[in-house]
Amino acid sequence: MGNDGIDSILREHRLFPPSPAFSDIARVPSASRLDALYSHAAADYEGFWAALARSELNWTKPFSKILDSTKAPHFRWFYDGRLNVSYNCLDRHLEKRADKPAIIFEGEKGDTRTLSYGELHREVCRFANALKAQGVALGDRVVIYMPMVPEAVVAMQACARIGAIHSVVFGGFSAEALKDRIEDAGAKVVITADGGQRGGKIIGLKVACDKALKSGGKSVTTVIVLKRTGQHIAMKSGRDIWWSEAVADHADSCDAVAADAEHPLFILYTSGSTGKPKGIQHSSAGYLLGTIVTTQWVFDIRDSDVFWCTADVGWITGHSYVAYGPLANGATIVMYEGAPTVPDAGRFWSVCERHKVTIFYTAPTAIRALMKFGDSWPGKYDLSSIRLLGTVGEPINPEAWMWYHRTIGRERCPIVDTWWQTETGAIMIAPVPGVVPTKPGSCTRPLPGIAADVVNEQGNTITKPDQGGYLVVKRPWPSMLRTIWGDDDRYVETYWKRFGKRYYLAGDSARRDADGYFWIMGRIDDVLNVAGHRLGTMEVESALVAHPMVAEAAVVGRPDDVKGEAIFAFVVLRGERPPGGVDDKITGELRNWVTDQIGAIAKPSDIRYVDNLPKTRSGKIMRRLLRSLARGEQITQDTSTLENEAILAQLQGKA
Ligand code: 7RM
Repeated sequence: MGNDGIDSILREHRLFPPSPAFSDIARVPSASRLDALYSHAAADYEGFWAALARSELNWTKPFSKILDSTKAPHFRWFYDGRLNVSYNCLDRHLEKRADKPAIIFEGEKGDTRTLSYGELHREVCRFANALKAQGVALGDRVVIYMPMVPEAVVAMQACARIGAIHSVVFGGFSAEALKDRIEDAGAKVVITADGGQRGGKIIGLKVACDKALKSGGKSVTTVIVLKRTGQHIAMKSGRDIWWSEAVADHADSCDAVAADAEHPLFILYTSGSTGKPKGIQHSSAGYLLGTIVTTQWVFDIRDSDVFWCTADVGWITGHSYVAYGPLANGATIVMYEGAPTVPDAGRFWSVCERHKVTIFYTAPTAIRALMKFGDSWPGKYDLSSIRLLGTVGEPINPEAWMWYHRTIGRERCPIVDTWWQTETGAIMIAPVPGVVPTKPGSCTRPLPGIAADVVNEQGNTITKPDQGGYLVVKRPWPSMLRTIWGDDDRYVETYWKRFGKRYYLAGDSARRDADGYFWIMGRIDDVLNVAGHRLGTMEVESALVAHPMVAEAAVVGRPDDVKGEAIFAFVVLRGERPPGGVDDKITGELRNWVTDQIGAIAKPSDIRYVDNLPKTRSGKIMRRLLRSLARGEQITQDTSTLENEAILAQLQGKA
């Protein structure tokens, strides 16, 4: 390649080894200890995971079988064992940690609440009893559409306690998106709140829920409503019940139902390359094991830690590193409901100072957004309690990494850049912080027991450094997804077909440098990453064409300083094309429309109106061309195959 020289100038060469002060007391304190884990996994893959499953989980019926690959790519782990996930997160800590804070909560307005393990256990039991009283049983689906309050975790844990399958829907999703998810999951119960608090505004969760259930969601018999904001909402008699009434009169103890290791713990919808989100189905034992060991290896969790993962429970990160992993380890977590900039850009740092956060885990988009406000905000706060920083959701640019390192970590804290997905359940590629030197922008190396690799079109390992290829995982791992809810064919097709059902295809491209460090390059499919949130271009396109004025739409990402990617839509209207391809009124309407259809996160930043979309002779939309156009780049692609070359000027915004 002709631009190799330029490429390597841009490569990142800085290396940040952990300080002895960090390594000395780390869970994995030395290269030899980490190597021992790798060697064990290499020598006896199943034995490695089985030993962890025995030491880290409490089983009601111990397993004797480890991995079943006979129906690959449908794998089963520890499949003759039985356990309860909620027992493993709560009950087993009660003897030693009943009074230890499990959740330190802070609302946007400054209200705080702490729940000890004993209190959390009682709340979960009471709510589990309430769910049973509403007819919820093993295997039933429960949709949780809640703000970031402790009750969201209580609801998830209560489902786990009785073997109900939860499906958390992010509170930022619209009524329409909520309805689709309720219907796909066939949920019996929806748990919501009157509203949530964010950016000084109230998010009308119950209103959205009512709207969703008005037009569909016929499987729902009960809606349980938490009073959070106190604004007036309608309660439909016979269907809606307040949380406080639902739990009244119920005991604060409730048997933890032993379920099969493979019993689905939850479904979580995520975007793919079609218009329809995928219901990623996770298991009980394997999933929990993945979250437990990664919380130990990557976050180096210890009893004295205060762990703050800023992700909403509506995303996988909020499942694995808010609701499950840290609790299963008996750690104290922080939950914050609200925006990072209320009342000012110092809020996150103020929360860290006041609650003495020791491990802080957030997304690059949040780091970039807060970095823009300057160093003075973090400078106002005592951040000396922090000992470890983490990032997730998208590649972090070296500039943001260095700011995080200097300004938040005060050059003292390792940064763990964690690559993983909704589908992988737990962190897959990340530094083990007491051992692995970090490089800004690299998630470093796969964790022990994770057979991640970079391969070429033929599925062969790319050994030459810095050559991009497909990121794959060559062996099943315990916390992997089990299927796509209600669409098993799509599971096989999306993740396994590409390499003959041998390798899991992550959908990311990556390269490995000469030190074996992984660098994630981006998606290979039509999935966008907007502010760390996964969105399919097709989802946004389907939403746009559902509007009566829109004939056709093509959506691409363009780089954005803060959000990583912003959404750029090329739209063909049914009527006349607006002069110059711009119409603020229609654009305003379409942006609101997309917000209604999916949620504000999917709102296009730019809409350009054209007479035709650029298509090849075979009728395929030329997305690569559109991506260049959205970036305002010079067109280097061959446009001679364009059906209508005359529209180039329109696409460029020049006509
Ligand atoms: C945890 C989560 C998954 C996609 C994934 C990547 C991107 C996530 C990183 C990253 C570079 C990272 N789940 N991604 N983490 N890219 N470095 N550390 O985000 O299902 O919502 O998204 O996010 O493209 O495939 S997710």
